[in-house]
Amino acid sequence: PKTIYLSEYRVPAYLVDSVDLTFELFEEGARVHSVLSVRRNPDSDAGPAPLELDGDSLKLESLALDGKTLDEGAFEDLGDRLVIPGVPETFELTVVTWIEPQNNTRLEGLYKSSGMFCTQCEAEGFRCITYFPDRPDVMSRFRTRIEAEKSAYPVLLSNGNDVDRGDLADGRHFVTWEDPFPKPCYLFALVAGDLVEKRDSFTTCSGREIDLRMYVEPRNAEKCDHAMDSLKRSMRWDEDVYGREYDLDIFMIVAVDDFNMGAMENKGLNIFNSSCVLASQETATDMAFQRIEAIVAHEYFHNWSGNRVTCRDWFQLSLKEGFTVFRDASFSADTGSPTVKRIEDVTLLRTAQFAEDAGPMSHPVRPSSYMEISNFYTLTIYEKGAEVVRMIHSLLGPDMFRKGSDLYFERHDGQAVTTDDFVRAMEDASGRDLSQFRLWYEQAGTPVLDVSDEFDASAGIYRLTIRQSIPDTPGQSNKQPQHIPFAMGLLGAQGQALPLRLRSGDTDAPLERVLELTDAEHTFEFHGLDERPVPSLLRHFSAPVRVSYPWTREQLQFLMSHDPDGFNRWDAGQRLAVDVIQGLVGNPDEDAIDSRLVDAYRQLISDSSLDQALVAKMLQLPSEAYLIELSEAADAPAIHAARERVLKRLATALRDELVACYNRNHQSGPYRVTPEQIAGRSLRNTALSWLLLINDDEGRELASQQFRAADNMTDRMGALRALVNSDYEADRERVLSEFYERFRHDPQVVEQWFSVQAASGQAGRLPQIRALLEHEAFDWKNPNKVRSVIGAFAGQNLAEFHKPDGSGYEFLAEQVCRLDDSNPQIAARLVTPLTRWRKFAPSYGEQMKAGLEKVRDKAGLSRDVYEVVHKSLA
Ligand code: B3K
Ligand code: ZN
Repeated sequence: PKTIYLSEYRVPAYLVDSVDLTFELFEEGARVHSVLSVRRNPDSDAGPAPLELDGDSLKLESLALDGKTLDEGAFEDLGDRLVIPGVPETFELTVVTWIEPQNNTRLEGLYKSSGMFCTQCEAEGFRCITYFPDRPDVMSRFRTRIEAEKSAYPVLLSNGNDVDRGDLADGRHFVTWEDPFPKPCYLFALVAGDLVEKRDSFTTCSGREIDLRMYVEPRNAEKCDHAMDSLKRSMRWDEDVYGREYDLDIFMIVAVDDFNMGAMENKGLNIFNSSCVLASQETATDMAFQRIEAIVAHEYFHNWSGNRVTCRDWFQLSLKEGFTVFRDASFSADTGSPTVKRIEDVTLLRTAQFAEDAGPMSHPVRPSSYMEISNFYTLTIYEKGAEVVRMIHSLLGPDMFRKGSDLYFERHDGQAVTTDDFVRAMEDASGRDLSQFRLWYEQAGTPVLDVSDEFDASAGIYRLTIRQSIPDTPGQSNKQPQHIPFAMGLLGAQGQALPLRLRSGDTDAPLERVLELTDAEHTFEFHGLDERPVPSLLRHFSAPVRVSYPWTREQLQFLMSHDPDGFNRWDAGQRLAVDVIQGLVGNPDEDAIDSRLVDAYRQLISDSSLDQALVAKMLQLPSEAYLIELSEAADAPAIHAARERVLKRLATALRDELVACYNRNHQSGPYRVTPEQIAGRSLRNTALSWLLLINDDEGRELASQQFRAADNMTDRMGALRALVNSDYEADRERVLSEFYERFRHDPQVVEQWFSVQAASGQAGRLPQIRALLEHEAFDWKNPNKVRSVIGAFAGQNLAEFHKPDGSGYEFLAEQVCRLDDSNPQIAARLVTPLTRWRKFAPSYGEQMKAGLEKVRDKAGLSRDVYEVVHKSLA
């Protein structure tokens, strides 16, 4: 496979002003007629170059230029490209292709999912439908006519407004859609199926009435309310916070079961993975409710950040993804608990994005090369990209940031632009110079801040020295210092926030500052202090960096209860727990744990005056994945064992408090997805899982009772998970089969049933995993099922996956090879855990590497998996 470079970007030689599509859908395939109005791009210096169109897995039926059929000699078919020489300056090109959606297992382009037709075009799926310049800087007006059998496909959808419909011969019918907004072909969508429609409406800030519609399979009709409500709140929020009004008269959401990722922001017709949009109290957990709200918002927000203003090329992907993740995170923060939302985002970033950035696939937020763009829908593009926008927000402040985003949307509406255009709009609106800041887009790797301090008691001066360095990453070394906003505060011995005087006699000094780091080393002096303060560093995680500072356990315990920044209170607890767990790794005879941790947790569990949402988060010990990320030469089973030992010690010491906490958080009244209720359920379920870890009979009784009586999935799943992970084998078998019998007809719940087993050290041993792959409900063609068994096993069941005999790695390599033939995108995602082989102790690493080599040697490897495997072995 060849590598594509950003430096080789050229403007398109031809533009397509409009596209007229007709789809004839049949059971044995689909015929696509496409009429393109093409003109030479005045901005291109390519001159009268041949026209080049992308294509993939297409059967060309005919090709005509200005109505005249082109025969074989008049063009060249290069397999992935069609080259037509000698075309005039403007012309009409008619292309007819035949495709087979029913055999499309890659789920790119047009395919079938549970009997319905649907599409996924981003990034390069449109070329699997017809020959076209498949690049985001070619923007066209689309008109789409869909023809299909009426009884099987009563609903026919595409982007924009429906302008015509009618019946045809042989029980067929058609609908024509017209999208007035020029768009790149990656935003094209089509759906045909037997779906029920749920309607609602939204009145925009200028008084326009928008028709909101959800289309789902009839059995899911009762699972739409939450998404619809989230949509309306997102629409209002984008008006209030960004001044962005919706632009079409209709907004549609469709749920499909077979989908490679979460959802897709096609213009006016968002398509969702069923698991990211359908919810009811009985079938979805609190986490799923929150995820759905965030994804609905994310896709909706793309209408401006992505669709109205799109990407010039795929190297600019974070332009729309980073910004849109930032927007959906702000929305979720405004809707629920901002501190908890921040904790969740940072947990993901530090656990998974930092790992990615330290691994073989590390790349900048704006990459400079790729082989397969699907591999670059990464945590770096999305999550680190969002952090970068967040830093601009904190450097500029909310008002200037809003001025910047207004300018960006106004200046670039209808254009395909770059991350640099985004930064320039922010600069122009605010007058700030972000030239050094741009390095965040160009340099890969997580910056490390080494912080040291000293207190000069006689002068009353506290000195904080911060050194930054950025590790080498593939293809990049000797990096320049970046511009880092570093929020901090200082605490006195009583826990009081101290004024931050950068000069002596500074009156009115603030209690929190955002220091701006631009050099490799800075020293800041804080004046007028009577005693050595405790520093609170990188508050609310103001930059995506690692901070190293020699905290004592006393200081951490102190910050846990006194830091005015809730995020840093949580972070101090995590650092304390990490320190305690790390002290036990590889130390199996060490039995006691630090009483400071026990005391801190006792206070958290017992003091109901604390913010319960924060407490619920603080009680979660750092995950095994995070502990692995923090270590060198990791030994996953040893880390798992140490963490378990700490959990069991805590549970034993706090047994009575846990029972009291469980009982105190009993909820009466109707189920609601509010921060308070979510916190209550989370606390209860944490208490339950800890009690079962120590084989507590009362806990077992409570779990069984909760499993039976629960009126919502969070509680039923909480009890199920606790029992599945316990030593009560008979209970485990019983609840698993009861659960399956109850929900076997609901694929979204069966996925959860699969993953609770696959992620469990008790129920997810390798033979059991293999049995799940043979289960009647397992389906190799459904990405959610694959993820819920194989992904959960390799990503969450770490002690099993990293079995010293290497059987877990061998298993994963085998499944990746199998999936590579049917769905390369999913295969390339699934192989990720093996790519981290250098992170692990050699006895593990070597075997992981052997797994990768096995995949590398598979015949006919896809470009997707090829890129990941070769870069990981390099
Ligand atoms: N833009 C899509 C992701 C498409 C992934 C293509 N491999 C969903 C989103 O980020 O909103
Ligand atoms: Zn997105």
